[in-house]
Amino acid sequence: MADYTMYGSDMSYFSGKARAYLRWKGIDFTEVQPTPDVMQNVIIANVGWPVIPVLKTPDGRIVQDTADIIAEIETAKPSPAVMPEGGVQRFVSYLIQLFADEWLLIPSMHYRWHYNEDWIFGEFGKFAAPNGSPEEQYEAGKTAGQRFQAFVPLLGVSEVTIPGIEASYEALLSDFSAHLERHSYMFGERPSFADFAMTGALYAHQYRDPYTGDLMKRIAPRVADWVERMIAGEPGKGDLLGDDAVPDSLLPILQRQMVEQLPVLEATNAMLGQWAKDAQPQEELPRGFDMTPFTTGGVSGVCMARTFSLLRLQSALDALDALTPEERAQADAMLDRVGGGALKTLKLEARLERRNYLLCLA
Ligand SMILES: N[C@@H](CCC(=O)N[C@@H](CS)C(=O)NCC(=O)O)C(=O)O
Repeated sequence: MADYTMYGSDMSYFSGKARAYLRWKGIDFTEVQPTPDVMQNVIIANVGWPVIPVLKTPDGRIVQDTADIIAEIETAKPSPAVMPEGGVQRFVSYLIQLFADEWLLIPSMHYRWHYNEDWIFGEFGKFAAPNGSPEEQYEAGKTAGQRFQAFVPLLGVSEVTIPGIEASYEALLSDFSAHLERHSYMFGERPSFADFAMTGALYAHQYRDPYTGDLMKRIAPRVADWVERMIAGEPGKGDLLGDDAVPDSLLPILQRQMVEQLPVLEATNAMLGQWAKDAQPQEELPRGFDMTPFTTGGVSGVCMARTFSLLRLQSALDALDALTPEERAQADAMLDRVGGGALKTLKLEARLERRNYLLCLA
């Protein structure tokens, strides 16, 4: 029997992130699909709400959230370390996680539900009605999938914003392709933390869903090749860049993050401040506050101010605060170059933590 069990699915964004990481790390694990029985008796029974991926450790503990899964494994098996040693590379790794986990959900959910709807209902059906006929699977899959489809408008996807979402995603593919011309992975010649986060954003929806996968292979074959290497768990052929260097070719990606995601994070943080005034100590946060304006690919709309993004932002700000003065000067200069100067002084209105698999005030 394998040491670890990962409850996850090939069509799930965050399962792609965890799976690629576990393979790269050389972890002995089996992946168990979230059938209704598993969902009820393992996931909801332990975590309290329906979510994947979930990791069961050899001593029977249940870990949810990809960042916690990675931290758990890094403690159990420190080598090879997923996180770069250099402080600035670490900070950028957390920024990329914030972007990949929280912002690139927008194009992923748009493409899945706009171009791959029938196919994905069929995929949901394979878990919802494993023994059903194709028609029964489709119907069961539709019921299961509609829960996720309901998130699409909350992410700001609308007829008005779709051209901007697609323009922004295609520009990201182009920027990432240009980076991959020079480096095999985000920070050099082997995968690290940021690559795994980006795998979540670029595998299940954008590579594996048929329409979107064809698009990636056509306009960004180098990115498709990187996805294939990541999901295979390839160790890489060398090391990370020395001198804590952040490749210039990553800067356009960070620049897009600062233009598009940072204003939403600032607005969400302001809403946290208001909400926290009346909250009880350690209270659980709502999943979202109000709808808030956002711009992507030059087009504006409104999206929900999602609270989980602030936890990922907190990790990045903690990494920034932990830098030595020399590293900090390097990080500040980089933030100025990418239009992220506001991050230098940004403080979260309240400290957050996950308790009992829920996002709470610390
Ligand atoms: N932040 C979590 C997100 C996990 C997540 O959102 N998983 C999706 C599938 S890819 C899910 O099950 N969502 C259900 C929900 O959000 O209600 C992580 O990094 O693990």
